Amino acid sequence: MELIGMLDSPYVRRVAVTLHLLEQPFVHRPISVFSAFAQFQAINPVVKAPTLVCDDGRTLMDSTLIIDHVETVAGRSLMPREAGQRQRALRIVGLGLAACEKSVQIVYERNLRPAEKRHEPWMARVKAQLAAACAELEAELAAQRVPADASSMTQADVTAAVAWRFTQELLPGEVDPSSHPATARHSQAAEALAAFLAAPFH
Ligand SMILES: N[C@@H](CCC(=O)N[C@@H](CS)C(=O)NCC(=O)O)C(=O)O
Repeated sequence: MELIGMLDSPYVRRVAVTLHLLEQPFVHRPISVFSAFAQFQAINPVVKAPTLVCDDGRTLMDSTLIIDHVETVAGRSLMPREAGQRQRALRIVGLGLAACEKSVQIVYERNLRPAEKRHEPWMARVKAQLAAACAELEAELAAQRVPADASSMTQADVTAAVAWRFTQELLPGEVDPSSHPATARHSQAAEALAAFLAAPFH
């Protein structure tokens, strides 16, 4: 399997961390959807990161769908099976992905749209949605112990940690760590794990 995309993408990173946690061998090709558009396009004409090139050459995209495939190949999943735990994990994954999406929208507005074409009410709406996602995430994580080791990591833990790091790195000052102590602590613990160190944010 080949994972295509940069690790400064939270979507690429959650797939990479998942692959490490599930001990699935893969080659990482850090190709940018922006600076290496044509190279990416030659692999996946849709130019979406992450892209997974499967062993049979078929390409998959969208982190959640790629993780579905990886877990099928691995024969195990980072999602809890028990209904209550799974529901909670699904909620945390959804909040983490929403935080990523809103952060990405802010970054694209700032970096890609010319200043004179920016629409401030849209920016304000997206920032409020990011703040809401992070507040909800904090409430969930405050009630959950921080996983002490890789064997107890769920997809909720992975996605929450990846989302927090991404938002802090790309939008410093936007979401205050002192107001989100459980999420910041969770991120710090996760980032120390081998699976995260093997897929460093950069
Ligand atoms: N829902 C998708 C989002 C992936 C996504 O938007 N990736 C960004 C990079 S962070 C991308 O491909 N951007 C290029 C584009 O959308 O044109 C996932 O979970 O993989």
